[in-house]
Amino acid sequence: MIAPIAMCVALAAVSSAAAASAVLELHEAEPPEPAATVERRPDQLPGSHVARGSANIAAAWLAGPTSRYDHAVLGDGIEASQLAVETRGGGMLVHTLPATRVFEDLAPRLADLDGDGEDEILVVETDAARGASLAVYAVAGDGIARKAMTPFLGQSYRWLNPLGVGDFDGDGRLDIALVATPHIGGRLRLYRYTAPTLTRFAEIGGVSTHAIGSRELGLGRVVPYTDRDRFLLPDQSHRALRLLEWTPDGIREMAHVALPSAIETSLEPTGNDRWRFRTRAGRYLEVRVH
Ligand SMILES: [Ca+2]
Ligand SMILES: [Ca+2]
Repeated sequence: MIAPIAMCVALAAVSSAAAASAVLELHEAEPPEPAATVERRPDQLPGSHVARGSANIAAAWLAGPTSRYDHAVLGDGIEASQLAVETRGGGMLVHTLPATRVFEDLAPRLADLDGDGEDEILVVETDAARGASLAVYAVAGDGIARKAMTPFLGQSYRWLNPLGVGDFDGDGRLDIALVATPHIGGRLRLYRYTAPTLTRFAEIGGVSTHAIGSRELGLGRVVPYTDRDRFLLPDQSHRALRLLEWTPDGIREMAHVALPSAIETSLEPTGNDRWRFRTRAGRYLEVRVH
């Protein structure tokens, strides 16, 4: 589906002087096929997605739409008051937040963070007075229980965008990456999960994975890599993509590529080392990591 063209040479670019071991290349890409019918659940948050799991959780989604927190950073002033789970055995579980909280998110994310064979659920939980945090929930008995959460960002209308999970420090255990305040000086933050705590172990600025009002939350992705998984995400202007890696001396940039116009859509995987996206100029591009 990808059209290699002469322009790819002009677009191709490259990388940091400090690290010659990685390169980001841009290629022209075909538009994606029209999306299949989207699965919907009763009382599901408008504009949100159902997450499907392969372990103890069959599906998880955000429910109980409410207008009680009017940040509207995700396209409307409607957020979720409930997290719903369908278990592998067909059971239905619902966790309802107190009136001062919402799930300021568009889908839960499922990952077995602690390797016990059962998925944890990652979701953005926002306090009306203290802003967003990243919370980890899990099925516990007949319900859904919160296992850990980051500190709230500190004030209303401060949001964070989860980036993904991977082994970023190479110790064999999954870690969590998110971008705090992506609209006002975004910061990539890395956490280790040991219930009941999430411990931040690295941070770097100059990144952003979201535009205010957009439902596209996947502008940044985890890039699987041999020793330590890496990060591919836009800079603060959205006019360049950066490939970052954690090191014992801090997070460093492995490669960098300028974009002809700002990235507008989520990075959609088209292979193990490549992702497609659309720019604000309406052009489809594929970025490849080498
Ligand atoms: Ca687990
Ligand atoms: Ca790790």
